[in-house]
Amino acid sequence: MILDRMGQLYPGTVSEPDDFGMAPVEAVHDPAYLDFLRTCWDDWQASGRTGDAVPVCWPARRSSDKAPTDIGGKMGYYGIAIDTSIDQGTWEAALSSKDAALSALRAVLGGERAAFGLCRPPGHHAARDQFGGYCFLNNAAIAAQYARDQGVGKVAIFDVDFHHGNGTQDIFYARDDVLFLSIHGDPKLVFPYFIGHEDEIGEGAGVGFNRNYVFPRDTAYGPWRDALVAGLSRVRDFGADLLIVSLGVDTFEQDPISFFRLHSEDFTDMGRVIAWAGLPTVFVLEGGYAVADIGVNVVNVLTGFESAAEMTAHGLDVRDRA
Ligand code: 5XA
Ligand code: ZN
Repeated sequence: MILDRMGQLYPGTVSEPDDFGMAPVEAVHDPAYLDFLRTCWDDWQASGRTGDAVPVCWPARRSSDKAPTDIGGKMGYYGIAIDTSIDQGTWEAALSSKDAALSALRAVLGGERAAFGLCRPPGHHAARDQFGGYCFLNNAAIAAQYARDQGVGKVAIFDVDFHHGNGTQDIFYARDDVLFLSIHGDPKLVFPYFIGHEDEIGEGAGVGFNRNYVFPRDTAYGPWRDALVAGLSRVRDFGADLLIVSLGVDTFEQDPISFFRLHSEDFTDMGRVIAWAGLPTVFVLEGGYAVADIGVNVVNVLTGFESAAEMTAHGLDVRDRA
């Protein structure tokens, strides 16, 4: 359920997610990683450790690539940051989150112009075999791969969260059937720190199908919007059949862990611009920590998208700011 600041329900159809089982997850994530996630909490407890399971030691530069067998070592092998803990309900929560993304996708494949998966935990930092940044399973990537497996030709994933979508980039880095674009804070300054630079353009068949737009501290909506328009032009040139938006609202000016300067009304315009791509669109929720404003900003994106779908139907070009 999505409520705005006045407690009003977002005026779309709201439904519980369906259970899609494990196959869509196994199509994206490493089997040993999934075993680790499923058994981590039990293994952590059985080892006599107390509190939530957290990584504290990592394979740093010049480490071997041999995987540890002890749960303490496994935490650092699979986890990219100490910010993300695992406890009793983590695995079930991650599974229900990917079901929210897949249910939104199912609505769109069934003919809806757009749907929003209210995913918690988020997913875009989860790589094929890594968790972190509060992410365990990559909801956007699972939806994209599922769409491909259902016969959708080309999928574009546009990550508009404040942080780089390192996990999504990792999963599709060598592929030319899934285009990944991300607008984010400079990783020299902010998480995930070691990935997300503009010279990361893909590898092998994927060269040219990965695009990072990197911005400094205090970036306002103007330049951010220009990157969105440029990225959506790339999406159209690519010939995408489906757009998945990793929708983080931690670009908000009052977000406590980020440093962009978007205002609530900018999110409405963002939704309008995204609709200009003219594609069936699945939104999945990523980050956002200004708790009182998350609902407002998410609803603004969705209502902006809806209003622009009407505008474009009347031949108006929403790239020009209202
Ligand atoms: O999009 N990712 C996030 O919002 C999580 C960032 C975690 C930083 N420790
Ligand atoms: Zn974020």
